[in-house]
Parts: sequence; C-alpha cells; structure tokens
Amino acid sequence: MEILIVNPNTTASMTERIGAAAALVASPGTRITAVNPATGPESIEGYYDEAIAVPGLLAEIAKGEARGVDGHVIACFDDTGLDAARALARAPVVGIGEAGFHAASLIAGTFSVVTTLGRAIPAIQHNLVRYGLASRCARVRAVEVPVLALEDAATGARARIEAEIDRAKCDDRAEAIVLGCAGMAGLAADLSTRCGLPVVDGVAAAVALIEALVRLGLRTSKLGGYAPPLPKQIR
Ligand code: 5HY
Repeated sequence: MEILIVNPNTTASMTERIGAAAALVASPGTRITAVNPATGPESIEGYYDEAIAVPGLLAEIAKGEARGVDGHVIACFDDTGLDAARALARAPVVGIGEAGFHAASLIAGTFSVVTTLGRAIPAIQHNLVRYGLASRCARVRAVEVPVLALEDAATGARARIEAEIDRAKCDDRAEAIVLGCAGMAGLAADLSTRCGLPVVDGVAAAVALIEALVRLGLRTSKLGGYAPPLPKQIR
C-alpha cells in the first residue's frame, strides 16, 4: 500500500523529517510518500495560516487520489482542511491531531497535549470537542516555541517540551501526552523514556490508523457530508 503524507506548510525540511518518522513505523510493504504544497505558509500557527494552507493541501490530496494512493495523512496538528479533504478523497484521510487523540484515549484515562504556540490552542480545543474527546483531555499546553524553531537545537525547544510534559504529569495528572505538532515527530519514544509516561506522536499514530483502515477495506463514505464536491465554476 502507498500512504501519502501531506505537510500543509511549505517547509521541505519539515516534510522530510515527517516522512522519515512515518517510514520508521510503517509496516513492511507500506510505501510512504511525503509532500508539501509549493504555495502557502512556511508554517501553520493559528487560524489564518490554517485557512490559507487549505488550497495547497487539497491540490496535493487531489494529485494523490489521481495516482490511486491507498490513504492520506494530513500532517498538521490542527488537522488542516480535514473535512474538505475527505469530501475530495475516496481513500481514507486521517489528521495527526485526531489520530493522536484517539491513540492516547485508548491507552490512558486522561491525556494532555503539548503544542508550540499559545495561539494554536483554541483550534486544538475545538477539534477535541468536535471529535468528542474533550472530556479525556486534561489540558492543551504550549511551550511558546515557533514551529520552525523546533528544527533548531539552539532554541532549547527539546528541553522546553520535556519541562512542559513534567508539568502536565504533575499539575494535570496526565496519564499520557500527545505531541501537538508534526515538527515534534520522532521525539516520542525518547521523551516517553525520559518523562516516564506514554508519549504519542500523531504522525506515527496516523500511519498506523491508515494501515488498519486499508487492511479492513474501509474507505471514506461518499454519503452525506463527504459526498464528492458538485461540479461548479470556481472563479
Ligand atoms: C503543525 N503547524 O503540526 C502545526 C502545529 C501548530 O506548521 N505544523 C505546523 O503549532 O499548530
């Protein structure tokens, strides 16, 4: 099977790291293709960036569908354009936020989310309500490190994430942590060992979920909200 991973921002180095983290957990025989649009915001931090990233994301999903990929992963923690992508695609589409929340709720009573900037928190909270998982999330926390600064070791991002996880464990009584940015992909195992609780990486969880859906022969329903877009003029 082939899984298309779309990083909706336009930073190729981040797409590479996301693809590498996904390939590490993919089953033998699963091919991971990680892409990002050529146009759009270099990082997504809040509602405005999310909105202007959607057309580029949908164009990549459409290309994947035309190529016949088996599944799509939206590799941005606010699940950018998820419903529109599902309307467009017949193959299953999973967002890394949704995947992370579901995985954490299967292995812990309560979890906390650790994301980048405070401005990202409201969108994440809205998604938790939308997915019916708000009661399982003790708190959405931010380390106040911009998305692209995660790549730069000199920013101390790693230590800040660890400290925030320790605070979540203590103050939120979190039993698991969901990493709240695709840019944190690949850090989960080490953070879990260092902090002494399960740490979920949404990219890895989304790959595993897509593989399961494909194995079950499940594809996006074309009834109701995810029915294909009606043909119309787009000026
Ligand atoms: C992400 N932004 O996963 C989100 C995280 C965030 O460009 N990739 C981004 O901070 O909202």
